[in-house]
Amino acid sequence: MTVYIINDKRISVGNELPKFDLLLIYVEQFCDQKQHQELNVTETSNDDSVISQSETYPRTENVEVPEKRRYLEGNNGIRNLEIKQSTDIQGITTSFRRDGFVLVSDILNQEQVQSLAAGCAEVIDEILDLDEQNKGNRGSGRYSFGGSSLTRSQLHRPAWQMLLEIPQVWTLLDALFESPNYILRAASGDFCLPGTEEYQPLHSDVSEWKVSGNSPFSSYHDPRGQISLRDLSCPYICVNFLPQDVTRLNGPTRQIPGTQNSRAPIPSLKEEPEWMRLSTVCPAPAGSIMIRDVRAWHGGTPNLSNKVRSIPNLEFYAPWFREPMIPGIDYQDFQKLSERAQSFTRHLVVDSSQTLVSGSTLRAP
Ligand SMILES: O=C(O)CCC(=O)C(=O)O
Repeated sequence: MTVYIINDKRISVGNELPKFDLLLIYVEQFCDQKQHQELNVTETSNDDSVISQSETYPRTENVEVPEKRRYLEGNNGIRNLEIKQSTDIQGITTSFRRDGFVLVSDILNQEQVQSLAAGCAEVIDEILDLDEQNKGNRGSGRYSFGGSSLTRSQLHRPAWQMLLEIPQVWTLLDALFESPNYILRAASGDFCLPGTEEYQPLHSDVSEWKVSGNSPFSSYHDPRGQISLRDLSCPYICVNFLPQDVTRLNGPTRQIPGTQNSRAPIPSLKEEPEWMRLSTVCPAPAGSIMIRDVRAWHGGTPNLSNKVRSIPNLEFYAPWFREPMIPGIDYQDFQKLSERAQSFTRHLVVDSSQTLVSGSTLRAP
């Protein structure tokens, strides 16, 4: 008889078992249906070594999930979604200005896709270790990479620093801002766990000045009450890089075309029409980027696949737009960047006399 202890529970079995079988026995014996879905089962490979948590998947699911999956498989995704070539600068600019987002293929090569995926998996494991019940910090099963970092950013990580050095991205931003003088505000993004069945409400990532004054952000204000951020040209662009394919099932971001200048109230989950729920940016191959005017209405969708979906990003302010910025890269790492990357990252570097305090947290300060 071999006795194992998992989460303080004793499991007795006839002979030694691989970890994965043990976890299944634990789940069968000690978890009810709900906990069962939330348990982050760690799979073992043939040699019994533990693989990354970010590769894990739920072992059971609600009975409706297969039907939801069929529905999304048949209906999810913006019809005739265009994937632009990075050389089509005119086409990219036109789509971006019209829709508030644009998908561009072949930005990362195979090696870059792999190192980005590995860099994301490393952070995801750290974050999930802090959140055993997968409650998330952007809705259940959803996490912000920046919102899970003490620096509000992942700029201290090599995987995100690599994203600073892609000339095709510079060229596209030069065209979209019509100037090379934009600046980096953060290196962040989001990830969504498999088994996340809920939609995230539609929202914008930037908003007008708030009377409460609790936040240093959202400071744009016209005292005459005439001009809103939505009347201006794009103040803030987010570039999401895809380290995996984004499919109809793995939580593609939904984007509502043409809403970047809309002053209409953003619909709640209850108010949102079905066509908006299906207005997702997929299918999109790994190595692509999704360039977004963050004012455009967008939100997360269910991840009914068996893998984590990540969309790490870089976020840029237009040359004429400023909000407070939080340092995210040590002086030593900053010095290793190219001249161009240093130029747009210059507001985020820590003074050479100081050391950046970085690490994972579920609630960024
Ligand atoms: O995960 C996504 O696709 C979008 C997430 C998002 O927009 C957010 O958390 O603010």
